[in-house]
Amino acid sequence: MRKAIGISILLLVALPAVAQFEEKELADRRARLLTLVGSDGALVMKASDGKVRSNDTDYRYRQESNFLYLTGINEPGWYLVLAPRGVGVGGKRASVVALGPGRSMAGRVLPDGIVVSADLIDDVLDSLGATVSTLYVSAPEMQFTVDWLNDRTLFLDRDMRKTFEQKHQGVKVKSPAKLFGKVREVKSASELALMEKAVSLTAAGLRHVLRACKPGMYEYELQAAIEYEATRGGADFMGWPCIVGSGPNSLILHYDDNRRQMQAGDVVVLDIGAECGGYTCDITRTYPVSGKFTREQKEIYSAVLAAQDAVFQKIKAGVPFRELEDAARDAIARAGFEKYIRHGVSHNVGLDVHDISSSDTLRAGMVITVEPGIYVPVDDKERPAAYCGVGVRIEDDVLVTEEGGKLITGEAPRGIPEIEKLMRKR
Ligand SMILES: [Mn+2]
Repeated sequence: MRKAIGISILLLVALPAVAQFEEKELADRRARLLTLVGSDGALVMKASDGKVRSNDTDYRYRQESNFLYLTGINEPGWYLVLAPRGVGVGGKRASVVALGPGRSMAGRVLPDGIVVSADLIDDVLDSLGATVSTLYVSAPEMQFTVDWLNDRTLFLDRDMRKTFEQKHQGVKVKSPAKLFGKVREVKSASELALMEKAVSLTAAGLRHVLRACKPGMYEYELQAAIEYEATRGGADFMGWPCIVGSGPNSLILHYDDNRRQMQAGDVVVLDIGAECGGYTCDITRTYPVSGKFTREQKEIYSAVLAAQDAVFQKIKAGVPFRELEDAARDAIARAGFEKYIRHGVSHNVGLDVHDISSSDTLRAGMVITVEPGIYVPVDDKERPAAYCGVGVRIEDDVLVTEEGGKLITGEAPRGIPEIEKLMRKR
């Protein structure tokens, strides 16, 4: 059946505990960035500082994705400098310089560069300011904030950029987002292995939900089942707060309160992804709370499935993302639900659930989502009541190849007969 639509299922086997990326792979990533930065430029990056949750309690630390991608270092206090022509620091000269806090730089070595104290960052920046014409700056806290007391927006990045450019005449400070998009959008075998582990744990959570879900339960009980399987399997985080929306909450795209008591006759939308070694997957399933879809729910669900299949058939290196959007819209329109589309059908996924990309066209090695949805409002005037208040989204992740797409989330059943069969076993 899946063969017929050009998708083969990647057989997933249990993976060993998450391995660190090999130094060679990290060095290769830095080499690719060095090329993109260009010989008269340099890239300087700062690790995430971590985030306060409340008072003196922090969120668990998670490195900024670009920094993690190039260093594999999951701690604050670090800087990374890539300078194709080299930069002098502490009497040495290198193209790749990692600057670390005293407590954790001891014993660290780079195959392609040097490790020095973070205390030297100002010297490095002065030296770069005097020698390069383009400085790419990537810093996680570099956006804007609102000064609500004086009602003005403070653009930190613009301010940082201007100040540095004034101090170092002839230097242009730029964002490296496009450069990172180019390298991060294509996944390596070891990145795919982490994503496949994330898929396995997420699928285990969904199977747990199929066994457990019944009317009268609260949405957060399904959230707990998902997080239980992910955590138990070694996931570091969920890629984002679990979305478990039943009944009217199935219509709220980013609903994550998960407080409602589920009723017979509801559908429940679960949009979830475990995160392993920094990599997440993005899976959505819509289940009938009572174990059986109503006739109207089946009609909506089948239209979403057909749209997904139509998109799967299109996937292949070289195809513009726009064609995937068109294929989904056409399929949903044919079923008479075009009015109820509320979001795009695809995005890249990887270190971030909405992963960075610089292409309008599919490239071999990309992992993309396919996530059509139909959302009939509670008070819709055109449809009989049985259609109203029903949101259905089905989302899978696909590896793009030269020949087509490879479904990597096939472990989580999406067909109506399979779902109802698994729910009957409760
Ligand atoms: Mn998504």
